[in-house]
Amino acid sequence: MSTYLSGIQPSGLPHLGNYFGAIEQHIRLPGQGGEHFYFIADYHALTTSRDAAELRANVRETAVTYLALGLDVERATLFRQSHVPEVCELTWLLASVTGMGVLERAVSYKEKVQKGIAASVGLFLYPGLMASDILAYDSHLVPVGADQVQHVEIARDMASAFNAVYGEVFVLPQAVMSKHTKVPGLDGEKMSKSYGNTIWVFETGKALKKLVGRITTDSRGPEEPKDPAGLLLFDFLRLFLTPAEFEEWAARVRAGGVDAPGYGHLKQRLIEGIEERFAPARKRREELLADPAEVDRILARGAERARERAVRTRDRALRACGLR
Ligand code: AQP
Repeated sequence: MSTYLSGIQPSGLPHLGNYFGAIEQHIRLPGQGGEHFYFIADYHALTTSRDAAELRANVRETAVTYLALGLDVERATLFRQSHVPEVCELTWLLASVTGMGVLERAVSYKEKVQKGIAASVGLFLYPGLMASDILAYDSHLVPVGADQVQHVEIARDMASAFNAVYGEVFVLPQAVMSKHTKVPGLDGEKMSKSYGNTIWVFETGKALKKLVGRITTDSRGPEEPKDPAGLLLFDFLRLFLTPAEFEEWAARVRAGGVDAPGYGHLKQRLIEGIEERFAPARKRREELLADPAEVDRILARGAERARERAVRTRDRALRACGLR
């Protein structure tokens, strides 16, 4: 039986990139069998978050998002990373046998520093903590977006380094990517909480209209024939329309002329698509927010199950390296 594990940072509100790149798989996969662990990476979020109240609110919002979107907590364990402190211990054990070069190659660290995020030790060690999360549950498969694939490879490297010294302690994991590996943001760059180019999954009304209005277009008029493949708006529409409807809009844009839709029309269809897709979950989110005790109960139960596994792995690793 395969074990799946993945996480999401509560460094902001879950966005369409998180949903299509990761959360959608996390919710669908438990229905297909296997063992599943999904966690809210609140330790990781400390590398960028500096506001305790905001972090607390984002943790709740992330938990509620998973539940509102339909995660089956009988088949999948949902928990907070910081409720399993053994992962910090494992990070030290793994870091002690990992060469500096393994982490120095991490692209996401370089990108974040380039974007102005403080180059803290925690940010540098981010993939090391992520490796511990993955290895703590003997995970075989890690469903993530493209940006996290290198981190799963680093987890394999760290596990291999430990196993080479102390014997077969850790299972070597593999990344599983969704078909939407890199959802673009409003500016065409990767949609990312720290880049300010996101659409929150539950955004609606005027705020949604304003955000969609910011999606980069050009000054060409509707009548001018265009290749939809070169239009950012079509990357978004693909996520929400059926293939048949998508092709219909694309054909009209390709043909141009008096019947061709303008960017305004396309944006209006996208707004409708987003609102329709998440309407049932938006309602469920409201109900869950009104019942915080129920959400806490689910997280506490998840932490108990997760911790039991992590303690076993931690003990195995401590024994192997002579600390037990
Ligand atoms: N734009 C994206 N397209 C596809 N997948 C994405 N993911 C994130 N952005 C996209 C996937 O979502 C999961 C959770 O990501 P995360 O929040 O833990 O970290 P991240 O990848 O660093 O996401 P952000 O929004 O860019 O967060 P910040 O700005 O705080 O670092 C992962 O599986 C990720 O691949």
